[in-house]
Amino acid sequence: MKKHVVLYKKLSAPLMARLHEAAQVTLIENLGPTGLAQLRDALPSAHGLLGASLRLDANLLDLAPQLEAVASVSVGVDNYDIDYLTQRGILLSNTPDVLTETTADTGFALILATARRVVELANMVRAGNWNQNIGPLHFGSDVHGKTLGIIGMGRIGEALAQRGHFGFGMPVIYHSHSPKPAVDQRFDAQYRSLPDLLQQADFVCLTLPLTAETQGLIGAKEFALMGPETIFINISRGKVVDEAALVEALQQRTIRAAGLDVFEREPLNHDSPLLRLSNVVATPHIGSATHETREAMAKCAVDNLLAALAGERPKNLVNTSAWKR
Ligand code: 8YV
Repeated sequence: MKKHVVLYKKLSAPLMARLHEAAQVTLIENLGPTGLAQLRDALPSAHGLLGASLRLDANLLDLAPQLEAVASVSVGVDNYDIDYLTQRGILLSNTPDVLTETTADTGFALILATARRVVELANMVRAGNWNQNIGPLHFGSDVHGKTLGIIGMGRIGEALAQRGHFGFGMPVIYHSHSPKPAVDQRFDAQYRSLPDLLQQADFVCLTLPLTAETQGLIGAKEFALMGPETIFINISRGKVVDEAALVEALQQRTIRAAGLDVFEREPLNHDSPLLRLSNVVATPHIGSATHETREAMAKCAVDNLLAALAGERPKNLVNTSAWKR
């Protein structure tokens, strides 16, 4: 008897074919009211779930008494109640590694676009307002040689450090749970306390996961430690930042500018004050969003899910204490 897999994210034809061969598959086409009702209807018979960008809490998963595994098409796992999953023995997997380089590319795209005002000035050209040689009013800030400050030195933080050190000759400073000698050696990097990093970095980049510890980590006090030339980059999670404090810091020019790929609420409200600020580059959570990487992530998630349903330990098991064999 094939096990029942419920997908709440569309997959490519090859991956769908692979899943149909191995399991009974229900695809939830969207996560609107209709899709969520379909998901609730499918959960009682579900053995496996695969998708992303949906909060899977106890209220929802109590509807799935036969659930054995959840495969997230993401590296971030803040959408999951990990203690609940572990307590029920449900294996949660994610997709690290395959998205590291692409997400770091996004981080550097925001560093360059924000520092050099690419979006603002490209829109000026598009609007037909390039009528004379540009001058100081249009100048941006240099990136090469400036100090790159990374908060959260995991896979993506290291990939960002690699780009800054080897690509742009940037001194790298970082803050994480503890110093990382291998990082220091590889990138000639230096560990800093959070306050010291905020005061010393020209670019402050968030690359850490959203947890109870990191939620609201960057607020008014932290922005006040940065300088009027500091550029703030967030490719982690919006809720790591007090967004109202960020708006105030940008409006008051406490910091120079911000490049943001994530927000407290996504999609970002159309009336968000962030969208009225010329010193903000806002992108719609495109961190890992390339054809190649999203297909690699989906394949990784399918591998993880089918392994778990076959009684094998998934390669990217998040809640390792849930593994009983
Ligand atoms: C996307 C991400 O949100 O991997 C993550 O944690 O934030 C991004 O890659 C995710 O991949 C949605 O599919």
